[in-house]
Amino acid sequence: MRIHYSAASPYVRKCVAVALHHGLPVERVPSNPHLSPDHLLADNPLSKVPSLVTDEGLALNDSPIICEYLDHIGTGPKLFPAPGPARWKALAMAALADGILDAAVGRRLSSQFPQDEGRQKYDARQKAAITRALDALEAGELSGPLDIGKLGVVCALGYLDFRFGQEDWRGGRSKLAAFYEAQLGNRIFADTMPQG
Ligand SMILES: N[C@@H](CCC(=O)N[C@@H](CS)C(=O)NCC(=O)O)C(=O)O
Repeated sequence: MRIHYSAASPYVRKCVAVALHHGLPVERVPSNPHLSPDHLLADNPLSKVPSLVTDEGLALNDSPIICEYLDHIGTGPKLFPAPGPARWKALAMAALADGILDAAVGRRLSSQFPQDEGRQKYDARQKAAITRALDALEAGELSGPLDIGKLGVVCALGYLDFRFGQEDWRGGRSKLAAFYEAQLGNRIFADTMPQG
């Protein structure tokens, strides 16, 4: 099994964290999606990372699917609860975390474009979405065992620290900040801190 990998990608980080959680061996293939290398395009025509190629040769693209696949074949405690209220809660939190990532990664990419009024409006809209999502997490339930929702939140907060460290997401969100600090003791997060 191999994964197209970037140490800076929070989407890749989610998948690697799930693999580490289950002790699954996954070969990391360095792939810069912005350069669209042939070896990535062969597995993902969208030129995005992560892309996971299973031992059977099936290419899985999009981190939610990859995480669910890895959790399915893994033998550790399940991160995706069985169908029922716990599952929908975990998936809802995972989607909120992915939404933070989509907005933050979009802001990061657009910062390389000319700083015209259109870009500034785009940036303000994405920043506001992130703020609301963080407030919703602060107001929500963060206790209980690690699941795919909480794992996604840790990766999203780690990405905010990594790329937007000058913007204080912890201010006024002591519950979320305490949750994050506690999770950093878990080696699946400590060993996958973003780099690049
Ligand atoms: N929805 C995708 C998003 C993946 C994604 O956008 N990855 C970024 C790297 S952080 C990428 O490959 N960007 C290249 C591009 O958009 O062209 C997922 O969850 O895996």
